Amino acid sequence: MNFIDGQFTEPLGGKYLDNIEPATGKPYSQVADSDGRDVDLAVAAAESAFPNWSKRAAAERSRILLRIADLIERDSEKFARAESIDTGKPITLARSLDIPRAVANFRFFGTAILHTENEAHVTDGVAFNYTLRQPRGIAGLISPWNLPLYLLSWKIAPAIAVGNTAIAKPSELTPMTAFLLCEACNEAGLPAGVLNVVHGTGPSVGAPITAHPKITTISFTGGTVTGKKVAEACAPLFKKVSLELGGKNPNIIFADADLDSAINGSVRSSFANQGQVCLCGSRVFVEKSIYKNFVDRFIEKVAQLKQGDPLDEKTEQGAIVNKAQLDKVKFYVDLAQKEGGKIALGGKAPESVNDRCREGYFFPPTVITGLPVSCRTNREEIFGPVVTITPFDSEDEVIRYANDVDYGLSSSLWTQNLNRAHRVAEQIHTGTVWVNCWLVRDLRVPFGGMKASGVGREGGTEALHFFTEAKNVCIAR
Ligand code: TXE
Repeated sequence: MNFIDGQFTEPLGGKYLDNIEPATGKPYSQVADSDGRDVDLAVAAAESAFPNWSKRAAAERSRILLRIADLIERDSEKFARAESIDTGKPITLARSLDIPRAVANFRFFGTAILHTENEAHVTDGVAFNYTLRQPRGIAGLISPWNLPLYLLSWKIAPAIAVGNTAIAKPSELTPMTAFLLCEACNEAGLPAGVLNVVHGTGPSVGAPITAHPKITTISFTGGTVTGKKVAEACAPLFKKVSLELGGKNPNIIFADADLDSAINGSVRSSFANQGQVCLCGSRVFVEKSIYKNFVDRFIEKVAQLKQGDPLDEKTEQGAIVNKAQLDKVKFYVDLAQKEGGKIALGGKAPESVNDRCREGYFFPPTVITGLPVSCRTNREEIFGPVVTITPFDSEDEVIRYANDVDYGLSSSLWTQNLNRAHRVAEQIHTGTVWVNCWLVRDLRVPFGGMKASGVGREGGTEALHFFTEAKNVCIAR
């Protein structure tokens, strides 16, 4: 059901899509297959809610956002279970990462708006200037399936915190937690029309959102190909756009690294959420002198990851989100072999992880060695549990390898040498560089990609600025 003007509503066309549980391959609910008419209704609701919401005191908006956070936290087990069933991710991951982060997103932006400062510029003897940052109107927020509530709330929270109203479109593959969020918004007393959620496919709902002249701000996270379409739709209408797209992130291990933590970190960065995180380090580069040792120990550790039913507490590797994504993973594993790669671990779908999941979309963590740096497997985003490992000789060489892709989202370096860390971090073309860690997220830092990984930054002040219009007021002395 859509959520428009504070009400759960049927899509006007009366159509629904099956919502398939990745772990079983079977439909377990239905999701509204909405279209442009539903988007129009949502725009009307968002438009009429805007004048009041945008004029509310920041403290009042803050209280409502904090209430939403409390309610998600109160119901966190329900949210975590829904996220696990909808995406195939292990319930323990939904519990420890996805849902707490959604809570944190609302708390962070719900309090950030209480601490903003306005800039003032004094023009010597002539004028005073100050900057007003005002909400822009209706924001369109489009998110993917890999971290459904985590990423959607990362957009909703700043957009409405600063006084915009919003139309959100979750991925049609993973609509469930967005539905639960709407219930929480009503209970928290969010005024009708401030947040509207329209479910459906990219072409039927996403495209009308990006094309709608009254939706002047678009924040999108998803694949690079879709990102291009979004940019094309928004450009002629001069919309303000933020695009967070794919990655092919390097994970670099120098010989002077603390090997235990480099291996543990690399196992996580390679296979968290079955490798379906845009920040996953899918290209591992290891300095030659420790290459063999690293590969042996890495494989030993990866082989211990427990693949299974996502709802099983012990499962560390769940299901791939859908059949198309599973086929894509298989395609790249075949391609890697054609390109000369050796499957050092995994590479073949398991028979079955248990009875319930006999027809689910599972693929084991897969490690590929022996590939040239410039081959397709090493350049294209797979978005699954597949990593390649490549040796290197020198710092300059590995910087070249790291930058030799169209993407530029994130990177990780493992070294005990601080000077080297600074030197390499400066030269790598990615929006985030982690040193001796991965996925450590401080919500205040700028977050986003370079090159084909996107345009703009989310997080902290960047998000508050993105969702507002800076207006200079100049007063003569
Ligand atoms: O994502 P899409 P898909 C990558 C990953 C994956 C590939 C495709 O490599 O294999 O993208 O995945 C909506 N106008 N990532 O097809 O299509 C869509 O409904 C407006 C990386 O699932 O990009 C969904 O809500 N919106 C990634 C959202 O866009 C449109 C996360 C993202 O879906 C639209 C996911 C259109 N024309 C996939 N077409 C990351 N970097 O986090 C689709 N959508």
